[in-house]
Amino acid sequence: MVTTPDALVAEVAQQRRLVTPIPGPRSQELAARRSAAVAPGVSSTLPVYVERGGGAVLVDVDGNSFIDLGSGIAVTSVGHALPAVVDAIARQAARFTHTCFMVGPYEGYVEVCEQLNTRTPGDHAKLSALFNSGAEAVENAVKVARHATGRQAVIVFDHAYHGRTNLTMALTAKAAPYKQGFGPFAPEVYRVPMSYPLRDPEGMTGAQAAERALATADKQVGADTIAAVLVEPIQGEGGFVVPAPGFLPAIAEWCAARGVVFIADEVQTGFCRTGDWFACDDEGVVPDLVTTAKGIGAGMPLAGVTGRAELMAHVHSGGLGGTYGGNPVACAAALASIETMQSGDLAGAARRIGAAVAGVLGDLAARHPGVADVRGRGAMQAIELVKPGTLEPDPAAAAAIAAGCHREGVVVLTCGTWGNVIRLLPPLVIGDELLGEGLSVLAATADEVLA
Ligand code: PLZ
Repeated sequence: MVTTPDALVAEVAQQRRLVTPIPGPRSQELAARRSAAVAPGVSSTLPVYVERGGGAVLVDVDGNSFIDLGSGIAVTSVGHALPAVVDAIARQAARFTHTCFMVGPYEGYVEVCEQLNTRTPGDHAKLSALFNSGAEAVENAVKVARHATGRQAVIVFDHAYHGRTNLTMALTAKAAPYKQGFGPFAPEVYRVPMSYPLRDPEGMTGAQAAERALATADKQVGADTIAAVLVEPIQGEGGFVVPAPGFLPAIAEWCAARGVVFIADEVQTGFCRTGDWFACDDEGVVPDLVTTAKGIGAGMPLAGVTGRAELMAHVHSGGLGGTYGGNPVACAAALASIETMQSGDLAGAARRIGAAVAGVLGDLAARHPGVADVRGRGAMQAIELVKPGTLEPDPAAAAAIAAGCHREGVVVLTCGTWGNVIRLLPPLVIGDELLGEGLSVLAATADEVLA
């Protein structure tokens, strides 16, 4: 028997409602239990413990309702507990939860790969493989690129984030907290400058920023030893850095001319988040390989590598895989999510959300010289905070604004190499009123902190 979740979900009113101080007593109890049971290396942003979610609202164990402008780091794009997704998960779980695709294959895996092959940029022949996490997808994209080119070097960028496994720690830029004390790191990873319009020399174009990066790669590594250039089309953890127009196309072109595999890490930007199916679509950039995760599966662990058929098919049978990769329940959740994105035009929703968010953030920037930049695309928007009149990062202001929002029942996240960026990643199904209310709380909190 599959119980329908509709009754539960309907209980989650789309409203902000605080019934205790934050954190409430039950959350405080859980925090105490946690500190005796959970390794402190795993940290949490919110001071409360979640009991349930619905749409764009999270309800904590004390009955407080939060407006979720973080989506579990860009994951629950279709909202929490979307009935279509819950139903797909329940139905699949009732049939079978696991066979291991490498033992007993099933249709859901094939169908997710078909969806990835169709929806990722470019209409060339593509193949996909499925994994469990963003980091695992990035690792496998590098494996494919190395195998197909017979080369080893990988070029990555300043401020990049690609994961926490050994290879992806090497690919990630920021030392604390991600890499500190965890070496030695994987070799043959080379870092070059990113296009970062706020901090680049004034007037530097995307093409010039690409030239700066690629000249370094050419001189210090040598194009004929480079397997891949790996880039987030809009950086996520590194600060929602949107490269100047022309940057990505120039990199794609440089790679194509030299037999270097161009890998777009769309783990955070993918699946309608930026107002297109993928962030690369904005400039018509066609990567050779694309990594996806997060938004694909409404929170079920699922990730993919999709790319040119000749690259993906280069790897011998048995060379890619994993016990859980492409889990059938996760695939069912992904197929229901993708169908919702398509039928509900969530890319269009992301663009509308982006306009509303950018409006409020732009007003904040006009009021406060400490807001140095408003940037992002679609439902992926941020402000970068600095000491007024300088470009010196102000992480304390970002932390104070985020904590203030959390106390007032609005989930916002920070990011950035210096921790001085407030980022907003609302579920793409959020209602206008709820979004407006969340943004007013953010604006009032920022007014207080930056006064
Ligand atoms: N690539 C572009 O954004 C994950 C990490 C949170 P996993 N970002 C959130 C944290 O502190 O661990 C991410 C990403 C990009 C890869 C990853 C890694 O994805 O699913 O966390 O492994």
